[in-house]
Amino acid sequence: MIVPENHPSGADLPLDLNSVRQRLVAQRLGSEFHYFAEIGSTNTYARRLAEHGARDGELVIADSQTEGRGRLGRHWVSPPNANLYLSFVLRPRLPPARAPQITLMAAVALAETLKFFLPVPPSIKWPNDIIVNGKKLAGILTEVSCGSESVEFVILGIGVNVNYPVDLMPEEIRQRATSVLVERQNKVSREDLLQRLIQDLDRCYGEIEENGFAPMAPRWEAYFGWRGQRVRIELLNQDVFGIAKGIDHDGALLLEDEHGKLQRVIAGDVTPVSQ
Ligand code: BTX
Repeated sequence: MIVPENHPSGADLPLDLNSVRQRLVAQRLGSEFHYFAEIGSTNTYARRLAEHGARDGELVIADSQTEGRGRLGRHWVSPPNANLYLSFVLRPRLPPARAPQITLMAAVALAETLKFFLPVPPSIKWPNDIIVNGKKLAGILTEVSCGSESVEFVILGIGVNVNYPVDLMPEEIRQRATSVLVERQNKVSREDLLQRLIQDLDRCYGEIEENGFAPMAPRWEAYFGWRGQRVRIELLNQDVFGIAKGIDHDGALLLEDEHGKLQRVIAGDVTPVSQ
């Protein structure tokens, strides 16, 4: 596919979703597209759709977000026409305890997609970031609504920096963020990346529903950048240190503390620290 030349603002043209729809080969994801040139947050909109009965696999996608969200109320920088901002409504047949596996599955699918477009393989930063050369290229925001026995719906939100040059990144992320463009020194078609991402997610989603996360865990581990490294976990009111050992079957991070005991960490921000 020919990538359009920059238009005068320096940004790409809006997404051509017809070309994605025509080529898409997926069982469930992307059954319906809800496209916006600009939106507050695709996750917020997808949640509203889910509350009004949207089906498994419906996709909200935007060319820019004014209130893109990360975890813990953090902001996701979402400029127009350069990147991908998307949220799926999922209705997985999973018990609530297995809902965190959706984030892990999405990280595997995203890493597998990005590997195809990047000169170096990406790594997964537990639980929800894709890192390349030490910088954040993509993030996942999963929001779950549960009944007592089952998952009612999951909103799986993904932001990927695609054709995003460093000089257009705001100061707050410039040192810590990267994009496919930055890593490979040329543009890629956002449509090609999107099509592949939906297909990889569709395949991985089917796999965990069918077989659980265990068969996928080695693929997650292969992308996990910090196995064996000393890391710091920022919890809400304290920092915890230890050696990252991998993940548990339910997605918890396994951390070996200074007494050699394995601790399970369910949520938090991880950063490597020097030994
Ligand atoms: P997070 O909380 O792990 O990461 C947020 C942090 O990442 C910010 O505090 C900032 O330091 C940094 N950051 C912000 N914007 C970018 C960016 N464009 N590139 C790299 N680093 C950045 C990660 O949360 C999950 C983000 C999910 C975003 C998607 S976009 C589609 C969907 N809709 C929505 O509102 N959120 C999700």
